[in-house]
Amino acid sequence: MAYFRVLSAQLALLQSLLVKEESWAILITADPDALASAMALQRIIRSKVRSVTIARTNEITRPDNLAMIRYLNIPVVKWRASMRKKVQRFAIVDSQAHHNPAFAGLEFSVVIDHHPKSADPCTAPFQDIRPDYGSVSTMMTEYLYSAGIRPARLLATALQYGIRTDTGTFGRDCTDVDLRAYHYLSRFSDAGLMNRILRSEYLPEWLPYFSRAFETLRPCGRGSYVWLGKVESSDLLVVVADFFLKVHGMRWVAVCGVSAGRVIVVFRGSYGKMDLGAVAACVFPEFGSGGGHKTMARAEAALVDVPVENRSGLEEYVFRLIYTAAEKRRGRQAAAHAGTKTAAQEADSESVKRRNPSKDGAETPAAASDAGKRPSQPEVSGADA
Ligand SMILES: [Mn+2]
Repeated sequence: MAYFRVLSAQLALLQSLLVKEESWAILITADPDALASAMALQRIIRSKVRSVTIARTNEITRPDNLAMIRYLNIPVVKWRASMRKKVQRFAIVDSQAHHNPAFAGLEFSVVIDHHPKSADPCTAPFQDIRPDYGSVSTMMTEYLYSAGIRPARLLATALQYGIRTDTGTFGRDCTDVDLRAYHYLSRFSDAGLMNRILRSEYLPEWLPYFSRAFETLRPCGRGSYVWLGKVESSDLLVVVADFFLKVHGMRWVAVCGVSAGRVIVVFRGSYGKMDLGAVAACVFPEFGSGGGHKTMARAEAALVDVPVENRSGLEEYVFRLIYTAAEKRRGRQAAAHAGTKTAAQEADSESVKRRNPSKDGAETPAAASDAGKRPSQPEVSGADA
């Protein structure tokens, strides 16, 4: 039995697009999966075309992503519209044209992705979109294998890191083939380099935020609340929230702060039944927005929309809102579990629907599990988006 799918037809089609005189650009929203996949596609096509540039449309700030680029020598450059003149062919990996306004107006020859397929017709002559795969790095490992290319040490390590990141180290969206690809790559990869990347999760200048987090950490119903105050970027809230997920016994945490004139709440949960996406959807009453998955969610509001009397005591005000939203949700979940939906809860779910028409589907278990699937946009966690 073959180790991976046989992709000779796809490779022949890809081959038919490669012309010695043409220059290619592989456009990505840089995260570990996209970077590794672009590296693999570059490896497959580079000897058959004039040049292949890997270009990112986003800024990269996460230290683990920067470490990946540095240690694995990934030749990624920032995309500029002026580069268009020098490129004849475009490819996207780990994303689709409609995901990013920077991709608009470009004609793509190759699209390889694992996010849900867009309703807009994609005109790329080569497209391989498989939402059932945990990562595009897995798909690219199959392509390399089918093309008879043995991945070099840095490429193999990059692909493994891409698979790890997108599957939450095999905890979510992970299939047999993702595991098989990871296992296959371990013959070629460098465990030492992988460890160095994994150990680059935090920057030294972030440490003061952690000390602030330990000072303000307090129980909030069955979860925990952290107030970081003013932060440079909401990414820091995500970093601190992800850290608390590793604390034994912590069901969920809401890490809050103010950035760019907005008050932002990042929810993370590791176990327990609480649907954090549903909690996030009703944190800010009458203003702001919120939503997400069962274990990862976010709510935010513009500071100017916060009632004036609450702006000075923001830490306490936001705590109250979260506490109320979470306790309400817990009551409803417990009642639903007991099969005793009361008139009060009906009224409550109606009010949620009114405030948040686009999220009302998340109130049903079917839609909630649907929301737990991969989002149509590359995910924030592990990514730099
Ligand atoms: Mn991906």
